[in-house]
Amino acid sequence: MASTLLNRSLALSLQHNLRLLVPRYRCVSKTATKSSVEFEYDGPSMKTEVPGPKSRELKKQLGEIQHADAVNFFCNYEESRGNYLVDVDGNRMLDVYTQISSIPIGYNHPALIKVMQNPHNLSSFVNRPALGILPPENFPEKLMESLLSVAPKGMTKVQTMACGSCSNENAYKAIFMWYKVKERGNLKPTKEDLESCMINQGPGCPDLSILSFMGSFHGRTLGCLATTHSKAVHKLDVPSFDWPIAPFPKLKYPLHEFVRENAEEEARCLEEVEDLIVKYRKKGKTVAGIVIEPIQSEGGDNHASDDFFRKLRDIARKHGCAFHVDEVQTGGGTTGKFWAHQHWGLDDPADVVSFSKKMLTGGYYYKDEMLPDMPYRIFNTWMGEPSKNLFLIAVLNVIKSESLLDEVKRSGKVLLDGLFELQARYPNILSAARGKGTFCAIDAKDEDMRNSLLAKVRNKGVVIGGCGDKSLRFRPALVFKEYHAHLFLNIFNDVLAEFK
Ligand code: PSZ
Repeated sequence: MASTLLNRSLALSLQHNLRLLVPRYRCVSKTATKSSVEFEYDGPSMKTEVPGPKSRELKKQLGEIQHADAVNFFCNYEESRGNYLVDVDGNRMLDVYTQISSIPIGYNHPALIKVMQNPHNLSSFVNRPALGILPPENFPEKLMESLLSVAPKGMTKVQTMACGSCSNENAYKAIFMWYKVKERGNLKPTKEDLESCMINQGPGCPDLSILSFMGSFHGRTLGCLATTHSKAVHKLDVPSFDWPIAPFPKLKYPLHEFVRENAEEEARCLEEVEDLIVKYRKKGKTVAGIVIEPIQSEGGDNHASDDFFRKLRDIARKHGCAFHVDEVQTGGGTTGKFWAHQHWGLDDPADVVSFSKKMLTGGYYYKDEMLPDMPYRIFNTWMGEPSKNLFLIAVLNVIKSESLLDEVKRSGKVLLDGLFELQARYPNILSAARGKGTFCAIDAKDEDMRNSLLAKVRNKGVVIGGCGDKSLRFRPALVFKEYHAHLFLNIFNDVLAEFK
């Protein structure tokens, strides 16, 4: 099989190094099968370092037009397939980062191409509607087939939006409106309410708040940014709200070895949450909602126990705050369940669950009682993009027909076991391997080492990401198989061996 050939050639080319540095060790699996849809490449193929000359030239060109320093390299999306991202210099890389976790079933998946080629879908691509006022005939039906078919427990309603930030931004607004409407009971807003809100003053603009956690990332729009606390560069120079920020548990890994210490740390953070809720109510900035990621992603792949989240949900209920779970990065199957918060076993569902990335459209699910009280309360021109629902239907069909959630569990186990093995082998370089499904991460010794590992791994044909101060994060597509995990682990092992 071509894949075995590839592994063999990789192994041969690096045999010398390996013999010297890591005798007998390769993670290559000879048994794992490739995708049932054979539309992708057999492995990475590198022609230049990354970024190569063409990427560097294009970056210069783009730099004349906009700020382009963050650009890693330019891509050839026509040639990219499945788990492989091809760049403009002809380098083919195994993509274990997938555009910051946003490609659900790999590049150019035949099922998605088919959606594009279906003439019945043409008008959906050509005519972008203002969904809040002029939706297409098939909109309710397509929402049922796409987003509502995977709605988390208790979530009866869904609002689509364009991106993760505007999903959270509008979800926060929905929470504030819900809170005030509840408070007003049957009364209408007063004249004073209506007039004061026009000049950004109370009582029309109430001093309510959203409680968030240190290390969290919920987006970069003004409201979201007030709940984002992962990097100063996101926030510097931008006015913000005085909203409560609770400590997120700093757990020790592996979690099963530090159960008692971690439970104490979580109890400390939960106590702080309650103290903040009380303190902010006294301050006149009542907490209307609590927002949290199931795994803090940008902040460094920080985990907490199911019990922590269940207790946090209880606290939200006890204090009358909405409980908003931000599944923008964790949603869509990557943790082995469709929604990461399904791991918690909540008996009282969340009030709001926001999504984007792998769901292809942004938006948020919500409970009946969060339905806005008037039209045009939650509204903008596009409010999403209905053709994305068509792609999402195809994605969900592939997830089901190829049992991709089981695949994620299998490849995630290979990935995490491999990371554990590598951290045991290179304890001076790696620590704290952690993950759920393929949503995995590992810490490097420090930031420089992390950045150097990212660059070296990429030059050997694998794209991975960074998060937090010194973590490497893995965000493959759902079509990432055991075979790909082994391929990555081998390459990572080779890079680590060079560090010794
Ligand atoms: O640097 C950035 O702006 C990044 S890097 C990764 C993200 C943003 N993630 C987006 C994100 C997220 O991970 C969570 C948990 N919530 C909200 C967002 C915001 O989504 P977008 O980027 O679509 O606005």
